[in-house]
Amino acid sequence: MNTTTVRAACPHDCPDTCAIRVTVQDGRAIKVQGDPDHPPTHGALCTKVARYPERTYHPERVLHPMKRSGPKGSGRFTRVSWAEALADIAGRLKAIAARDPQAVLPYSYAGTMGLIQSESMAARFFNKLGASLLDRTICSSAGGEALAATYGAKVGMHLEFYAESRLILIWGSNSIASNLHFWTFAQAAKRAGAKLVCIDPRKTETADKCHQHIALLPGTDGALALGMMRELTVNGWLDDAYVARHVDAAGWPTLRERALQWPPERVAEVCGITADEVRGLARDYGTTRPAAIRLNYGMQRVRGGGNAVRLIALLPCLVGAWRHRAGGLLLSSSGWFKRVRDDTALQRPDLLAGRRPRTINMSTIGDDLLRQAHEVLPDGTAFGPKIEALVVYNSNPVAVAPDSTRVVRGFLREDLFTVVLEHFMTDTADHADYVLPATTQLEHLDVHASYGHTYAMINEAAVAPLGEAKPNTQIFRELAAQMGFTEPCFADDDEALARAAFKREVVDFDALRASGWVKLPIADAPFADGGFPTADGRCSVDSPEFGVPDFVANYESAASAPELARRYPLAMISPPARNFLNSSFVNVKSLRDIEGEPLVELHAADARGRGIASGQMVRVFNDRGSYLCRARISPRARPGVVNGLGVWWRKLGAAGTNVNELTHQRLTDIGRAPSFYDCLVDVRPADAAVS
Ligand SMILES: Nc1nc2c(c(=O)[nH]1)N[C@H]1C(S)=C(S)[C@@H](COP(=O)(O)OP(=O)(O)OC[C@H]3O[C@@H](n4cnc5c(=O)[nH]c(N)nc54)[C@H](O)[C@@H]3O)O[C@H]1N2
Ligand SMILES: Nc1nc2c(c(=O)[nH]1)N[C@H]1C(S)=C(S)[C@@H](COP(=O)(O)OP(=O)(O)OC[C@H]3O[C@@H](n4cnc5c(=O)[nH]c(N)nc54)[C@H](O)[C@@H]3O)O[C@H]1N2
Ligand code: SF4
Ligand SMILES: [Mo]
Repeated sequence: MNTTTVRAACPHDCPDTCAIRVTVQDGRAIKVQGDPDHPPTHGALCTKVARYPERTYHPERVLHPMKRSGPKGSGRFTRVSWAEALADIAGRLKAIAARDPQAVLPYSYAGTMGLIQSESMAARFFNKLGASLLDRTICSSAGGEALAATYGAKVGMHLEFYAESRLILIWGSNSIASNLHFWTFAQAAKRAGAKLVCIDPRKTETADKCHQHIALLPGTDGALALGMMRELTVNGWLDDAYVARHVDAAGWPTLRERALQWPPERVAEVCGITADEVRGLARDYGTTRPAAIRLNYGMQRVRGGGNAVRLIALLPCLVGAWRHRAGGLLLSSSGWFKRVRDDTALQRPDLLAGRRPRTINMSTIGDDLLRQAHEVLPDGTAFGPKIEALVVYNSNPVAVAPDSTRVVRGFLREDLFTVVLEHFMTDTADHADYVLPATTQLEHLDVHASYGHTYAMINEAAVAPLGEAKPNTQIFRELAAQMGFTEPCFADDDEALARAAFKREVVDFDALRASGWVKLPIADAPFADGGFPTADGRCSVDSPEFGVPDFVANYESAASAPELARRYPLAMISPPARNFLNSSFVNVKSLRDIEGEPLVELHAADARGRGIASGQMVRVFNDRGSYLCRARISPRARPGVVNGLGVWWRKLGAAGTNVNELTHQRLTDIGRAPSFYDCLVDVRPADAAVS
């Protein structure tokens, strides 16, 4: 028996980017374990990824190219050879591109976060073709652009130093479920006497373990931050010296005046909490050192998500929290990597050869697939050519994109040519003309950045590709050859790509290979003396693009849309289920068994008035659609807010629906992102008629 251990990295869209050791026995991966030597991972993987071999060797893996043999969306396919599939796909793409290459749209997100298997060869391919560009907004662009508008880049604290904080605000994050390795450091701080406060409409498993839980209404975080600023100001808790030296001197006075309009009673009214909660939170934050905030993307999926992130991101500057390495804020660390990544080398924008293709926002794919050529858009511009071909990889838009009734209608178009690179027959793959089998993380080489820590990582291929699966890179390489693309860059192999991914002076590939990871050189307390990566080194308040931040109410709330709220009085958020990762793992039975079935959590008071008993099937509905699931009357739901845990595969849910049946395509204030958690609904027993 031949047993080896291979160094890998978790590919998933998770801030933790764990280092993994894969045990391989006679060519088969039999076990994955967290690497005990990698500081953020320290030996532990989450429940989901501990099942990675089960997912990889799943009997339903797509292992051969498949061609549609039934009506669109029927999920009926027959096996074809790679040669036939690639020749036919290239022929179709060539014919469309000959009319206008912008009619071809790549659609991809973070099924793998690997720099090589996401946007390297694929980006080269679509750049050379001149296809439409994709605005990748579905997750984090509201908060990400807001953070960059404040600090100049997506930068923040080191994960490890949360262990030394005395106060941690866990804001819009269910860390135990979605950022487990941060939670380990937060627990260390708690054991050393730190206070932990969770700010989240849902009483999550993380809220259960914090000292305090502030259950505000969805989309009201900006008001809470303004209220905190007001208390910090009137009580003399500002670090005046830090503010004077490191905060935008023109913008702050305007914002201070604005904050003074937010006394605790007004904040309490808007946020649906008590004035004492506002006062207490501000006092803790203004008087405890070092104080740290772990902000996560859960709170920016609403209309005002960008403004809210800007307001919260200013708080550590106002109290000088950055002076200490255990103080400050982390939303994303990806900006630290931006300086060392060489995306130009990987993606080769020069292949566009001066063309400037139009950009399609991935969050409005539902509307955009249904648009006619040159249709006039709401902003007065013209749409350009109709989308005639869609190439999907690393994403499952039919399940995860908002307003899925329209997304499905678009994918069902008979005149749309759809190719999906996948591991499984997802809801999206069901709607393809061709499904091409892709390798998993155990079967290909990759390198990784992280958005939750500051280590560059390697993922070695542990086993040979299963069946006829190929890495995304190889599929695009072969497609490029079929298309007649002759540039030498289409011959680069994965190792050549991996060697080019990072700037050699900072992250040397051979060093990465030898040790598994390389920590980026970043000071322990990077902004102790200011020096933010903005033009003038100061934290920005009055941004040239977005002005001075303010509270922006939800599209859909009792205050902002009273007529709508009379018909649909409950706010629905749809945060991730702990044992799934977005829609990944829903088909892994051992994990689906833990989650049970699609459910909506309601507060007892909201259930009572509607005649809903716990465990009963209910319809959650609004004008956009109706979602059938099981009701759970639960203290995890606050009055007026229901929690529809995501993101189930539609076909594995009840009646072929999931939560995105209810969400809409309106975009956030900053970052052009979806507002998934800005959504009014009502709930009824499933058998009752809906009036
Ligand atoms: N297990 C698991 N882990 C994951 C994921 C997953 O699907 N499952 N998803 C991954 C992805 S894609 C991402 S982007 C990251 C980060 O992913 P996030 O989506 O940030 O994940 P959560 O930590 O669950 O944060 C959502 C939390 O925000 C809360 N929330 C909702 N609306 C509001 C609001 O208006 N205000 C406030 N304060 N809170 C609100 C929700 O109740 C929930 O507890 O996590 C990743 N990790
Ligand atoms: N209602 C609601 N909707 C949401 C969210 C929510 O909180 N509520 N969260 C949103 C967020 S934060 C995000 S990030 C998006 C996530 O949306 P997606 O990025 O689409 O994430 P997944 O649903 O995990 O789908 C990823 C797919 O990529 C495939 N894949 C993985 N690795 C590879 C590979 O190497 N090659 C190929 N070809 N395929 C691969 C997987 O099998 C999987 O089917 O969903 C969003 N949708
Ligand atoms: S999903 Fe997150 S916590 Fe789980 S193994 Fe991957 S990086 Fe680690
Ligand atoms: Mo995400």
